[in-house]
Amino acid sequence: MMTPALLSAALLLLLLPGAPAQDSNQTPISIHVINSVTNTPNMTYSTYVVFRGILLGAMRRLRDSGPGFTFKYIEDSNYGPFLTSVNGLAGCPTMRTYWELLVKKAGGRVFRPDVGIGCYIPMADEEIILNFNKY
Ligand code: B12
Ligand SMILES: *[C@@H]1O[C@H](CO)[C@@H](O)[C@H](O)[C@H]1NC(C)=O
Repeated sequence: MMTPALLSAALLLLLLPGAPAQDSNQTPISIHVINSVTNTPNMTYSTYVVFRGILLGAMRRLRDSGPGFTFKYIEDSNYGPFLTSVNGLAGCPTMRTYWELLVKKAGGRVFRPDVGIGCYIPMADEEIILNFNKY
């Protein structure tokens, strides 16, 4: 025979998968700002995306949560948001500099996504690297 406490615990377990669990909807990621052109200190920030949320959403959340991370982007008519500036430093076509998007997987492998900040969907524990670079 189940006690009322056990019974309600069992009921809760049954209900959990459908319940809107706040924590399971948050995928933690970190955002690293690095500079391959000039000697500038690396910056690291922690934030999260919601389930299947885009990187741009996490960047907005990080900006609005106040650790000093800022960015700007322009809307490209074909490909969507193009990241133009991070923490006050802007890419410059005449100097051939831009903000490159790199991702380091939990295993350590670094890759260069074939989409921008408006399309990339980060996975749990990925390191997003915004790398000021030359082309
Ligand atoms: C040259 C180029 C660049 C140059 C553009 C600057 C320059 N002045 O040359 C640089 C090196 C900056 C660049 C960067 C990136 N690029 Co690029 N790029 C190209 C390329 C080879 C040619 C674009 C071009 O000149 N078109 C001709 C001109 C006349 O047309 P346009 O509309 O004016 O072109 C502009 C846009 O294409 C824009 N642009 C270029 N890349 C990207 C990427 C994104 C996400 C956006 C929104 C806009 C954009 O810059 C061009 C010049 O102003 C295309 C592939 C191709 N063959 O089309 C990829 C391409 C557009 N890039 C791509 C990607 C993924 C990126 C990056 C996200 C790569 C990364 N991981 O860092 C970054 C952008 C990061 C950011 N800051 O937001 C993808 C976009 C696919 C998608 N659906 O998102 C493409 C299609 C290549 C691919 N992998 O398949 N890119
Ligand atoms: C900054 O990050 C890059 C890439 O992750 C790394 O190679 C470099 O050693 C870092 N620099 C410092 C000062 O930590």
